[in-house]
Amino acid sequence: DINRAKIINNNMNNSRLVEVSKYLSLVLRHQPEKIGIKLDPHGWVAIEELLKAAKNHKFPIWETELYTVVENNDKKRFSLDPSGTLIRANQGHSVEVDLQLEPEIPPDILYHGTVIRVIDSIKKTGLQKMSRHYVHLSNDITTARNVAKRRKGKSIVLVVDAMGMFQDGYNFYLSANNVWLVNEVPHRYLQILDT
Ligand code: HQG
Repeated sequence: DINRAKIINNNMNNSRLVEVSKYLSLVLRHQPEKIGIKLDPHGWVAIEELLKAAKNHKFPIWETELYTVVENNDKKRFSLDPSGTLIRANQGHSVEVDLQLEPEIPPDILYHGTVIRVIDSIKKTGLQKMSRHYVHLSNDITTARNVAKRRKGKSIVLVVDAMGMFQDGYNFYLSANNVWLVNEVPHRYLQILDT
């Protein structure tokens, strides 16, 4: 089916891809109850159930469109289970899920893109996970800049002393789509990137 998705991909334009991806993010990360589906404890839902529910709630998605989004979504936001019958979001949930990620050794340095107006608050409390389950960190500056651009205001990139944190006992997790996750980043591990 993934192969079929690759073929049909030519027929799915980018705006439709984004639209379906946003819809899947909403129901697989934040509001499954909105369309009456239930995620299992690890965040999975049967594709068949999801497509039926979406259709019943006036957002029909072709099965091939779903495979195309899983394959081609810019950030690989979704995964299928090995059987290919279940789907889940790789990260970014606000609903309670256990993604069963194992702690991993982080690179020396990670990055976090944000906006200048929240810097005073970050100085006081460090980086907090806010409405997500973790603070999200990037491997590279470009990704951090793009994350920052989603928000209103002047962007700023913070450099995180990930290895220092790791050595001090903080757990780091790596999502299936290469986002580094951590519970918090105290201010002492942060520096503003010189640009
Ligand atoms: C900020 C997207 C004040 C933090 C992206 C961020 C990413 C504080 C915002 C992923 C704070 C939370 C995550 C503090 C943190 N005081 N503000 N103490 N601590 N903040 O969206 O990292 O498209 O929850 O800097 O690409 O921006 O969803 O986190 O600006 O990978 O797949 O609070 O979301 O991916 O915002 O983005 P978010 P984020 P998806």
